[in-house]
Amino acid sequence: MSSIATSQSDFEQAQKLLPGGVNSPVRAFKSVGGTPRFIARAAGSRIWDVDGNEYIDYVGSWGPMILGHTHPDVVKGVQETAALGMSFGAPCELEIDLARLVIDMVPGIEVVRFVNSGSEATMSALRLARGFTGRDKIVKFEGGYHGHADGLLVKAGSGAATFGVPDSAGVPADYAKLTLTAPFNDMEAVKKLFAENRGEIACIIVEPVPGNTGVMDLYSTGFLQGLRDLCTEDGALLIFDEVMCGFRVAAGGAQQRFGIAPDLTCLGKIIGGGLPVGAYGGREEIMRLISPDGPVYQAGTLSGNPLAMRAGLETLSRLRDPKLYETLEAKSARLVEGLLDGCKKAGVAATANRFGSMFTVFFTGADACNDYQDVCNCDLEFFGRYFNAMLDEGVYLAPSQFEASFVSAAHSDEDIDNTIAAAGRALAKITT
Ligand code: KE4
Repeated sequence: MSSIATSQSDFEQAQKLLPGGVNSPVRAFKSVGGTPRFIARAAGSRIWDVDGNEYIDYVGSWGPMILGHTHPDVVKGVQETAALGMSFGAPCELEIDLARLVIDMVPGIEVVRFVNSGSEATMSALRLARGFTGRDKIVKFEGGYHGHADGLLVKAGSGAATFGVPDSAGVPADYAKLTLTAPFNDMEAVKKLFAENRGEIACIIVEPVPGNTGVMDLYSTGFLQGLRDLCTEDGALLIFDEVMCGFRVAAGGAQQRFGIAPDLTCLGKIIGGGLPVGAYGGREEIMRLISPDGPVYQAGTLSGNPLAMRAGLETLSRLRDPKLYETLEAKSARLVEGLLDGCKKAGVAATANRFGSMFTVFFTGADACNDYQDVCNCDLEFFGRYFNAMLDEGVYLAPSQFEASFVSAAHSDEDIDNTIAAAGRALAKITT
């Protein structure tokens, strides 16, 4: 194994200064063990750590880097814009340009508001849903992750309790009670929640292609359409959290791929091309309630700043080419097939879920993983060993069985071949 001495000393330093040595928990490798790599630079499909080790990168900053790292047009656009000013705290034309592009690309968005992260987008969309419906309760799904707003760090109450309980210290129990939860793909459980809380539910928030339980399929099961019908009938709003799958599974996101229109959409990651941008948008009659048009308050110092807007524009405008998604589909399908084939050859029980260029390989004897509990039953210890063995082979996957990995437009056929070969070596190492 090549040296990671500098990452190790960096991590020691960082832990003295930052909680867990990181600015976002999953980066600390807690669920897979080992030392997080401190990254020095990236280009295309590659990242290099501070010890000079090179990796084929399938995290891509957790989704944003769909074009690959340091795309020349994105870098040039950011450099040009930075020279004219990073942020004005006043309107700029780039906000109009990106808003027009997002509205044009995402079927369910007629009016949009930019914020600075996915968490800000979902937090704001929930407040808007409550303001629009006059109702307080919300429904989310076990394992669904929508950022760290208080009302979303909630898990199912125990036993018969239908109300939620905090899933993090610091979340008030009384606030968590307003969040109801159900398992993915369990329409009866959702209908029961609506029957028991008739007229009190403001919205359902769901990742139309979940990526935070590993990738899940809610479409072919009819579950997504079921949620749409239930919300329409009850008067609750359907919020698609497309922070991860937006612009990823299709140029217009899951709602375009599946032809199911939410009332509100949350966006992040790809929309900023690697810079901090989130957004929420939807039907005009709902969005007009947002301040200063209406009574639902939401604000942000750096929202719509020119630098982030330009990075988003240079990224999204390159996603208008249908060939890009065809190529991503072909490469991603070949990769996942090759990884599963390697598991079979090594006698390792595995299955996978994939939509476009987001995928998860699950180490389980089950035929499929359809909800959060299925993933909890996977061999999480084996996943940790596989992750670290792949790292030693120069392949950087998402450091958790409960995450998605991503293929970018910069991943070459050779990268795919090399990754499949690396997985064969990694499995040989950890199964003998
Ligand atoms: P941010 O606040 O991290 O920009 O977005 C929160 C969020 C909202 N909705 C969905 C569907 C998301 O996947 C996310 C963030 N995703 C995680 C990856 N599971 C980001 C990685 C991290 O937390 O460091």
